[in-house]
Amino acid sequence: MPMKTKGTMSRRSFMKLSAAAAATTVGSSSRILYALVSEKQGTQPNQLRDQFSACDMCFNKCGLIARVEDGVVKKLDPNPKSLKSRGMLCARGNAGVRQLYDPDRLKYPLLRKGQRGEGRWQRLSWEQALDHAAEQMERIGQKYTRCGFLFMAGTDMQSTFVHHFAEVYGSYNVISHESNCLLSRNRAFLDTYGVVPTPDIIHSKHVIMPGANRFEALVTPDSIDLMTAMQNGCKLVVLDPRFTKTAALADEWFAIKPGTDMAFFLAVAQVLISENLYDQKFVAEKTSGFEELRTHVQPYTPEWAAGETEIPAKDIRRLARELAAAAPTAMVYPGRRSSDYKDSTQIRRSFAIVNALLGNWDQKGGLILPKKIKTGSISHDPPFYEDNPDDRVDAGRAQMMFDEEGSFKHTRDAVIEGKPYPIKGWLTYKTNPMQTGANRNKTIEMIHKLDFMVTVDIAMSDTAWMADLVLPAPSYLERQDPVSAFLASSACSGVLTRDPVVPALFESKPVFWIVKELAKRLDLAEYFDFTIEDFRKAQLKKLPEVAKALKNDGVYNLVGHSHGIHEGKPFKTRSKKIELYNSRYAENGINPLPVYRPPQAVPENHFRIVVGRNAYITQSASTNNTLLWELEHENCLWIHPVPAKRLGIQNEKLVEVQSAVGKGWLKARVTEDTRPDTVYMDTGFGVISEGLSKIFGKGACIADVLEDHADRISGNMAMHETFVTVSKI
Ligand SMILES: Nc1nc2c(c(=O)[nH]1)N[C@H]1C(S)=C(S)[C@@H](COP(=O)(O)OP(=O)(O)OC[C@H]3O[C@@H](n4cnc5c(=O)[nH]c(N)nc54)[C@H](O)[C@@H]3O)O[C@H]1N2
Ligand SMILES: Nc1nc2c(c(=O)[nH]1)N[C@H]1C(S)=C(S)[C@@H](COP(=O)(O)OP(=O)(O)OC[C@H]3O[C@@H](n4cnc5c(=O)[nH]c(N)nc54)[C@H](O)[C@@H]3O)O[C@H]1N2
Ligand code: SF4
Ligand SMILES: [Mo]
Repeated sequence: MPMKTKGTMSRRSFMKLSAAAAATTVGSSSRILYALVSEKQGTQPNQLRDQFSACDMCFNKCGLIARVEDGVVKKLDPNPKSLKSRGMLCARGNAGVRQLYDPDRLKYPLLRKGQRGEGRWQRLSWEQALDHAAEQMERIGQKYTRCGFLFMAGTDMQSTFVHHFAEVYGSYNVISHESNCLLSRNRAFLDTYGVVPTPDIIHSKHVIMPGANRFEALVTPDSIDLMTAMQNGCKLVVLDPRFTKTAALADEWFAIKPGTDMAFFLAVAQVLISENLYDQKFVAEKTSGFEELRTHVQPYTPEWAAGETEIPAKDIRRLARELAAAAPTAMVYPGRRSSDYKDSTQIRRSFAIVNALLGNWDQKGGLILPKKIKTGSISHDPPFYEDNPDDRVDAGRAQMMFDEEGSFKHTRDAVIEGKPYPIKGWLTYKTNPMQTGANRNKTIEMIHKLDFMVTVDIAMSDTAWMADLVLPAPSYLERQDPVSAFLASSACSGVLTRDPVVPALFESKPVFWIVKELAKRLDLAEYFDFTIEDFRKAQLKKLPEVAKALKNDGVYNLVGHSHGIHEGKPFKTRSKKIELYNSRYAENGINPLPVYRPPQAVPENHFRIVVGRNAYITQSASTNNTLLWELEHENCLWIHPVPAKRLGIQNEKLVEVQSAVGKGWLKARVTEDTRPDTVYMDTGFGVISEGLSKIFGKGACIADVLEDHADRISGNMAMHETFVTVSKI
């Protein structure tokens, strides 16, 4: 049966386009695309239209207005009504048009022919593709139990439907990208404050930013608010082994020795306590375990920390005093990605503890938790599958894993080992673990253990390249999403949504439709007896003012519920206070206070490799975007001039970078912007997928080189524990 598709091209137009895309430069093929879209839609010439949406080039969801001419999106502009994004659309946001009209987009379902990763595909109709996927799911569920099928969905407003589908299908083996991102930070703050607070940067007078890069790794509104705060006199101190753009704009930058941040913050705590600079009233009223902390930090003096961090003791002492002088409008920035070290949760606990000593909770310029809007939902009791195993496949592999997010690293190990039970199927949606999960060879090994893998993506990512079935999804400018409530620091909390700006191109289909169709075929239709429209109505049932604002302004902002709103309320911890000392940790054999373990020394003739980002790449996902590609054609290895000279490595010349698990070839960037013991490269290059035509064959893949260690407590990937050699080619 030919599937009904909204506004897709005729077969004839499609063939013309494919040929054109293959034969011409990207600029002209995009023009042909525009022409085809206009022809199809048959709109009046010069018909102009503006439509609200929310950017999806990264997770920030900045508000935007799409300028549409003759049914073609010509330009994306910021939505000034979006307080979260502060009237900004970054370079990637602007390049969203090219994601929509990318000739490399997946166009129709593809079934693997030949070996996995060989790149031979057969085009299927949707009917064939869905029947095949449902058959595989049924077979795997029967043979290996429903938990033998694994689900992984990235950041997306429709990921909730993938989770719902996994639940009714009957598998609790659901993972997200989050265990490659921020779970150790979340763990640390939850286990200290009972919540994950957000930094009220705009009102801050003093920010210490360890291991975060807010002027390149954009988080809205933090990135813009930090600039505003600095214009208003806020001091910024950056700790980073690399001279990032944030370091460049900071008042002070310290090229801290990687893996030693906890030493720095234990010493800061030691100064605050020994010099009575901490907020005594706050600590007495709102925290528990202070006496244990006082004893604990005694030996951690700035003189001791200087030896670990390579930051002079006098600076550590001075920075602690300055922080205290600016408190409570001062903070240690909690950060975001913390997939760094085996001790990442404890490292972030040390950030949390210093914040508590500053008494900045629920205050202007400190750590806050604004009121979040609660949307409704449609819920169903999922069926019960008696034969399922007792627990997640990754259970017990970390000390305190989040059940909801699990751990990519540990799940992958479990699949490879087939223990405690086999996993034979995998569905991935909008996530690219072949590039973003450390140790790519292991991901390949995992995939080879599977009977069936299906990937829903917009492009032929490396993950799609390895799949058995690839399903094309529409971009954010072509789909209807549920509404999403967000928290935006002190700027506001709010709600946003998306409606199609233009009809979905090619045969792309949203994941909601895909899982609904699968559910039908698996006799689970009753659990998907709604449309996205119904779902949204349920979400907004009790929020008529939100529905109105979404229509008129493209966003709903709730302001004025940010400071002093938790006064007199207990913390959601066991002691009902901020837990400097965590008794639950103690009971579980975890250090109840952060105990410093020096990072493993960099072996001779080796470097530590670290992960980070720049302002025009989103993890692995935007390097093939034709506009952003103009800014970076390939990645290169940052290496300091002193070791470069020793190794005979010249700028722009090819080098081999090798770890215990993999290697890559790329050009060197000889620069003082990194420590002599630390190298770095951007993510998103060295792809194996030939479907990414701009970047195939360019640069190296950092996931090939990174070893897959894990944070002990959360199971978060620890990506900065890898040592590499570098040699000229
Ligand atoms: N342009 C852009 N913006 C983004 C993203 C993107 O991909 N591109 N991704 C978004 C996402 S999902 C996230 S999670 C956030 C991430 O936001 P951040 O967490 O701020 O981003 P990273 O670039 O990972 O920053 C980590 C920094 O830590 C440094 N570092 C490495 N080791 C150490 C160490 O031991 N100690 C210290 N102090 N520093 C160290 C690295 O050099 C790097 O500059 O960014 C978000 N915004
Ligand atoms: N090497 C390395 N590893 C990392 C990081 C890093 O910087 N370097 N960062 C870590 C962090 S902080 C994070 S958050 C994770 C993120 O890791 P991932 O979740 O893998 O995120 P992305 O790399 O952005 O990949 C997103 C995928 O979704 C696809 N996509 C984009 N838009 C759409 C759409 O509208 N629909 C569908 N169906 N697909 C779409 C893209 O083509 C791409 O394949 O990676 C972590 N791992
Ligand atoms: S930060 Fe940039 S890419 Fe991310 S949502 Fe905002 S505009 Fe889009
Ligand atoms: Mo992230």
